[in-house]
Amino acid sequence: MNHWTLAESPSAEKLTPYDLRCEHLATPSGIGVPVPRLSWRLASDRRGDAPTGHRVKVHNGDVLAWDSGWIDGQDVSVDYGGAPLTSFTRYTWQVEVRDGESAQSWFDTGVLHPDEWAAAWIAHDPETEPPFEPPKDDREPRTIRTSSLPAPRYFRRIVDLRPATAVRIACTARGLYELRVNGHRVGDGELTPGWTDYRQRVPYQVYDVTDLVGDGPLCVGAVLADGWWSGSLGWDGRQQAQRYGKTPQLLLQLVAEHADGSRTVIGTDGRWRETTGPLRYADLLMGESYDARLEHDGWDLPGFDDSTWAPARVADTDHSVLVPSVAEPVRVTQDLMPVETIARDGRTIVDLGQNIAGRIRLTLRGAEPGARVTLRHGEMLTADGDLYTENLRSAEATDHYVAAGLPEETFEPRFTVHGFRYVEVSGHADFDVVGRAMHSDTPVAGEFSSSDAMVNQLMSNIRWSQRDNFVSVPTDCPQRDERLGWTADAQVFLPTACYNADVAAFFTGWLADLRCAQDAVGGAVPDVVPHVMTERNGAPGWADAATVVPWHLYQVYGDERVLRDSLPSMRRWVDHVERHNPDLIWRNKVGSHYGDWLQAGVTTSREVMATAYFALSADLTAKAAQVLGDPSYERYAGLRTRIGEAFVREFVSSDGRITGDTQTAYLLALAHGLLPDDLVPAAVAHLVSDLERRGRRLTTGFAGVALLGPVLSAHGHADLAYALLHDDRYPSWGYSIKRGATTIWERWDGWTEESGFGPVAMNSFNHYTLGSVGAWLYGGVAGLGQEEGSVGYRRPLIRPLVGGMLRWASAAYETPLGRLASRWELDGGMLRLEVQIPPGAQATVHVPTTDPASVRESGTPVDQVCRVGSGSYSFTSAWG
Ligand code: RAM
Repeated sequence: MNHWTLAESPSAEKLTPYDLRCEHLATPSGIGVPVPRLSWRLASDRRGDAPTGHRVKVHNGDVLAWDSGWIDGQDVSVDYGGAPLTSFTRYTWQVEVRDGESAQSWFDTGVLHPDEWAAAWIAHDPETEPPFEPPKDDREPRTIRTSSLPAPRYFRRIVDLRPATAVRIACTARGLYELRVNGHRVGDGELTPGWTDYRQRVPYQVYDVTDLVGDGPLCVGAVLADGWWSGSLGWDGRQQAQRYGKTPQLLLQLVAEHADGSRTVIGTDGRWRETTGPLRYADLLMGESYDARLEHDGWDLPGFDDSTWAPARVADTDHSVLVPSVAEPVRVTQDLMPVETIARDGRTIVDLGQNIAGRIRLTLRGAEPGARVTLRHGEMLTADGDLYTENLRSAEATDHYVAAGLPEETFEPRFTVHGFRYVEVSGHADFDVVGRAMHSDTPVAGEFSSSDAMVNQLMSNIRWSQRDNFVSVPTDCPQRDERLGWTADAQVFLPTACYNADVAAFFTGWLADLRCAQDAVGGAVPDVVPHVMTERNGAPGWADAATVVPWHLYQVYGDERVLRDSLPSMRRWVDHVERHNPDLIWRNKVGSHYGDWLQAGVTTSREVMATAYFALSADLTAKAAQVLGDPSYERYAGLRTRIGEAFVREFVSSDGRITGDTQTAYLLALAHGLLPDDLVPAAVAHLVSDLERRGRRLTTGFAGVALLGPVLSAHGHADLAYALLHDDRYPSWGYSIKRGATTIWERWDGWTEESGFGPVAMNSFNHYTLGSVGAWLYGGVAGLGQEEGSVGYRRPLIRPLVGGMLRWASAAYETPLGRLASRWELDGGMLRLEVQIPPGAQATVHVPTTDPASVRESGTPVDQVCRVGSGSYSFTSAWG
């Protein structure tokens, strides 16, 4: 099973809508906004096809809720404009394209009016058990007493329902929940409800359970675990436990619709009963422990006797924090079979061949009752072939299973996630394992491949690190006791992420948390979102995610609402930096200033980096204000100009040298237009000579790495960019690949020939930030971009970079309009370039050639730079 691949481009004789979305989500349940945005993509094989109008109809059953009438224009989205939506209702919708086809989809509403909540937060009553005390001293990570972790709770209630035509359940937890109805698991989401800033926003999910409801009484059950709410969190592991609350809580509301149109509403309350069960503990970092001998057979079915269970305690009835879930849930998206099994002193180490975030499904045969099986997870093997776990720090990443003693039994943890390629199984020898990769199920949007195996492995590593780290929030790493939403990592990687997957909904949710966490008075933005390390905020390049993320999402998806929602936050952030740095050199209020984090062997001036980011944030804020017609545009545009002047005055000498003279310093200044035109060539020359002097080796860290490809190629040095891409000496991407990496390493020196493993204090083998080169593979090498000023790919720019050791490169990408693709191939002295432009787009194609007069499209001479409408085109040109 692997559903994380790009779907075939639909082929269509006339304009055909596909990929229908509501609020950027495919068939969402729980839409909570009164005016959802409906959108679609278009396909057509006819050249020059462009939509001229569309009509959307929305139905509630047979009742027409909205008919937009024919709307002229090329839009591929519309905001719902019909009768007010009703909560807990299925709306089907249809879009019809003028002179084209139509397509259908649906969305379900959640709770549209806060006063419709009729459920209480319920929890285990601590009176029935001694309170859980987290261990006080965690300085010695291996001494964590997982045995003292609290047991997850099982909740249930029997409901007598009148016959219903539809039954839905809105469910959430402070903690993690798994919902069960009449013996069945409900939904395919994992780690629900996901992680948000729980103090202000707890997302809920809505499920249609009509098919699970029979005639008799109904059993609704839920298992609750600590998760991010009350489990280990961040690098203090258990110290950070109970960050949000002491014990998990459940909130659930069932709404049944009857044939006469009436509704029955049942919410969690003190009538629910709860107890512990086979799940002895479950913790995101530590792992899970399950004793199958303690199974409550049939506990989620109506006939079960729960008289020994305790009544649940009503914790509170605060509905103000409840928000609809706005992003795709975490799901298991791929199963991986072992590629190798290594026996070691009674233990077995299984290699999945791929570093993933997820868990193992273990099937045991012939285990004795009470047999204890242990699963330990690691990303690497030691030199002598044992499991390497030092880099996990205090994250135990260990699951325990106590067998029931059945001929065959299966265990799969539910409330934990590990970052691993290897799993060590001990305690029973006759077993099978399957690796189950899980992550936020953002739809695949792009793919890239080339003639070079190492470059392809690099893209595979980038994609896997994205998958493994987009687990409800964009995290830095999936394995050690950290897994936090570091803001720089997210903003630096965002352009790459957008090519790989449709992350519009995913980042919309994260940005909401970023805004929640921003200092309401001062405007400082935290270094991690959700904001769990409250002492850390305002770091240059980290906190600037507040401007970079909304602006980039707007560029890619063309949805202005992200700017509308974010402009006040962008402004407050820039104002904060300016207030503390009136001379416009960002020296003060730099928080934990990480600089060009994990740079290789050099130190980029922190003030240079910070001030470049200050200029960028002011610039993006000005641009956002301009798009929205906000009068603050003038102020931020002026500020940006003045910061640029201050930058040059302070850091740039008359020969174009920038303080510190590092690659990242030049890259930042060139990428963000901080140099006067006459100094650009000199600055480029300094950058190039630094690279050449080092034998064409990079020194960049998090802040500079993404800029290497774009800046070098924009200034006529694609050869150098390619040299770095193909390099496999230290430090380079290829160095890790040569060592067998299947994900992007956190640091260039994660492992080196000289020293072996890098510093155990911080050495993840699955960190996407240095993989931010991915955007250049799509946008540079394959040439899929858009013109300056174009948003949502209305004006694509196809400008491939033929070079390096590549014979061909190919990329496809689902823009908001439809499929954009390019494939180039060298064939003797010829270059062939195939491109595909979505309907409604006006593209500019730069055909690479060494002889502009040789360029042909389907045999007809054309300009080397030509404008084309939608459709497929086949260019040839002379090369070499
Ligand atoms: C590390 C994180 C992250 C980085 C911060 C500064 O702990 O892994 O990648 O942004 O430090």
